[in-house]
Amino acid sequence: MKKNKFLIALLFTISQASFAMMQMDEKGMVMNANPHNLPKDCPQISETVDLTIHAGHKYATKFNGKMFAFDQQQWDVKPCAKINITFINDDQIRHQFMIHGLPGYLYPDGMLHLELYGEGELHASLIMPNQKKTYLVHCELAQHAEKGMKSQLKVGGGDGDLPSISAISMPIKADPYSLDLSVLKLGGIIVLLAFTTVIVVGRWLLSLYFNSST
Ligand SMILES: [Cu+2]
Repeated sequence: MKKNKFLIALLFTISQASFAMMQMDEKGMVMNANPHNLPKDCPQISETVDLTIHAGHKYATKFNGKMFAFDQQQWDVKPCAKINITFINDDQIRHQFMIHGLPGYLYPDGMLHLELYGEGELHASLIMPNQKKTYLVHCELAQHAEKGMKSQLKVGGGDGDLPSISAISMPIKADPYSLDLSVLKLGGIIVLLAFTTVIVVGRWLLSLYFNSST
């Protein structure tokens, strides 16, 4: 009996702990916000940065072929900075703000995740580790990152640019929109050969016909 009570108490504590990492209502969700716990390598918070980040279709119109974007493609903060994020979705559809690559002992799956199911606003804080690194920020809904909703958060200047950040870096593999002229050349040669064959065979058949009739 005592064992059962202990198990129930343990499960209750675990569920409360996981619930504390996630806030959810009818408008959106915040998962793994961390306003208080310092990363192991940070003696203290170096600076507090208030970032307002917009997501929406209108921020992508300046990029050819893109459909969605954040209003900025890059942010830069100091190592051990505390970032207070205000995430605003200007569209009527779902968008996410996800940061990957954070230390797993503070952020389960190394991730901070904000999501709005439509137009609205969310708030969350996090504290960055004490190392120069470039973090991927994107919306993970199907095709949203590919269509432009992908940015980078640099800590201490970062450790390089990530690929396919609009107006910052080239994709690893570009979309194959270019015309393959080699196909056209091969096609042209085939058409020319066929045309020549028809003329030569036609003339031969005509000469046979006229020779036989005289
Ligand atoms: Cu999105």
